[in-house]
Amino acid sequence: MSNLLIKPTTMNHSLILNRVNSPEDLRKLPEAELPKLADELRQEIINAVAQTGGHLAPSLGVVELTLALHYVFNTPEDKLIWDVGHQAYAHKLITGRREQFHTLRQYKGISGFPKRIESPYDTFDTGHSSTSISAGLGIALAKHMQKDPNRAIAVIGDGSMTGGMAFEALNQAGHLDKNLIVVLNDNEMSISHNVGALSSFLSRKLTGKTVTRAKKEIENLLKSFSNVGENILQVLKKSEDSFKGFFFTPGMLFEALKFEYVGPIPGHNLSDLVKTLRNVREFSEGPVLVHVLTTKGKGYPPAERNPGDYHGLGPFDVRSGVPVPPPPGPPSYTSCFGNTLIKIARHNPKVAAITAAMPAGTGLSRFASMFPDRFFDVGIAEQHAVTFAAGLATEGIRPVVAIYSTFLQRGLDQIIHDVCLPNLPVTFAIDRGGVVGDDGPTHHGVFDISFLRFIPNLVFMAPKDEDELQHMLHTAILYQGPAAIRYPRGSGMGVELSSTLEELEIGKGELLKSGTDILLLPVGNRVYPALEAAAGLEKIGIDAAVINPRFIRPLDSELIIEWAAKTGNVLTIEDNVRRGGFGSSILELLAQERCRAKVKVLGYPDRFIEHGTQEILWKNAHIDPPAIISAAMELLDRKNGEC
Ligand SMILES: Cc1ncc(C[n+]2csc(CCOP(=O)(O)OP(=O)(O)O)c2C)c(N)n1
Repeated sequence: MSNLLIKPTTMNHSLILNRVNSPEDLRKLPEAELPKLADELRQEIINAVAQTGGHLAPSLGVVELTLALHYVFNTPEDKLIWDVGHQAYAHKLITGRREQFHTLRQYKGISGFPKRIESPYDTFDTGHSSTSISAGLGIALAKHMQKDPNRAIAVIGDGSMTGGMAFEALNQAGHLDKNLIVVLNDNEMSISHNVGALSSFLSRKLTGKTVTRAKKEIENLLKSFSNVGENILQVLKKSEDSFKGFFFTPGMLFEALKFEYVGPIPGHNLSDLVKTLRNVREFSEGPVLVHVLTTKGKGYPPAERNPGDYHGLGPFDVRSGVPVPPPPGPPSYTSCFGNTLIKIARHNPKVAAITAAMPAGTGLSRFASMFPDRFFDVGIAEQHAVTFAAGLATEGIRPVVAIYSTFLQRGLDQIIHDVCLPNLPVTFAIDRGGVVGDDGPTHHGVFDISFLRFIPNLVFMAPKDEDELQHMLHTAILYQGPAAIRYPRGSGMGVELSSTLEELEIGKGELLKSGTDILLLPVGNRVYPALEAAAGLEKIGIDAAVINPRFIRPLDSELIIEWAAKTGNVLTIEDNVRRGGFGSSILELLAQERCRAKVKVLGYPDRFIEHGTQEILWKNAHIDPPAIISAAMELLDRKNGEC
């Protein structure tokens, strides 16, 4: 266990938080104590995340909102659904997980996201965005069908509201007209600044002073139109709602979808929040949207100043806010991808880059500032990103869609139907292929080999190191059809980057080491561990051949069959699930070619993989060098130490 798991022992007995072990305790507090409790929660979150790393700014932004929701609603009977769930730290702290909070995102510790198995207050498992309204509507309908009067409340950020699913759900909710509360947590930020027409629409806010000023101006204007104006004014004055409706307000959008719109409400004012939510709880019927304005990173100056950088971060120094420098290491695959794309785009004006709300995470920030006309942040809209790229490709543009493996799951049909079926030259840069570490099962990219390798027309590559990534990107962009490259989270191998980009022959692997006893067939980031294992095996008298397949599809069948036949034993290794993965494709190939080699497939088993560092998870899955050695010995029926 890491020493991060050692819990701080000093307890301040004057803390209100010490008296709040559940929302029930919270509801016993006088309302006047809530602001102090909010301060204490902020401190607790900052101190813990400084040790563990995590989603700091989103969680700091919703401390008051979290308290108000649990204070007003009867959780867990009333169901609270957090979109993405990265903002739920205050929720975790007041729902009985304060004792474990220091284990946040640590191996065997509590998850960074809501989890039904962790707490009855975690109504719905989340991690991917824009699901909360759909889930909330399902819950609301189930309650309606079973005559349960309790409420469903979905809390969704303005960034997550850019996801198509959110609108699909709003559309159905408006039509069904059943009780559902949607709280829009509007901080004008996604991870980076929020983008799109919705975002600018939402920021036309008629808050406090603006409303009053606008009201005065309109009153004066209408008064100048004698009787007619006076009459209109009387009608408008009858209700604040109609007055606001007279303007162009964010509410119009939701009202058009048949939601009652309440807001905008200042999201750090507990008495406003409590009052409004109480009214909503008591008087609203049908779908209602409560628009709450918050500040991302609220209460921690470094995070407020720079909410993008403090969205999610590793450990940091609380006083200065400065992140603890990561151990020195080679540049990441992500940055190599970003730099190479810039290199290519300089010479090829047709190249465009697309991200779904992750410009920094996918390494595209510099590209965005260098080529603003060829960079598109589509919002959290992976499906749209893929088909948008397909459209660009039909007109001769060479789009490169950079999406994390886990989020590309959203775009599978679009890849099949809109890109691969018409054989369009779209490149997919699939970052975070393999386990990602602390974010856990919602974010591990361990399925992409399985869900992409069967798609006709798709060329699918995985580099062994960052230099090969460069050549693969170059190859993909030159290729006259769809191509995908999956690469892992984290540092490259520290190899030298060749200055010229090489076009690789499609479907050609490379023999890295010849050998007579066994063929090691690792894919992507498992190539170097396999080479290390081969060196270890050599020490105990086992002569292993190693092939870097480079292409998951099409496979270099000839090379693989040749060495499988020569050695008679094949060990495949992948940072992906075993089912339907790279090893499966080798089994299919060997069966098809009637090659009688003995085969063992290493990769993740048929279950979801927990959170923990990549190293721990690789070790657990037996895909690190010592485990590869053991597996090879087992395949060859050699016992440990036996030559
Ligand atoms: C489908 C999907 N794509 C991308 C992400 C990565 N992601 C996590 S949070 C986030 C921004 C969410 O913005 P918002 O909902 O406004 O919440 P905030 O962080 O601003 O509080 C993104 C893009 C994700 N979780 N799910």
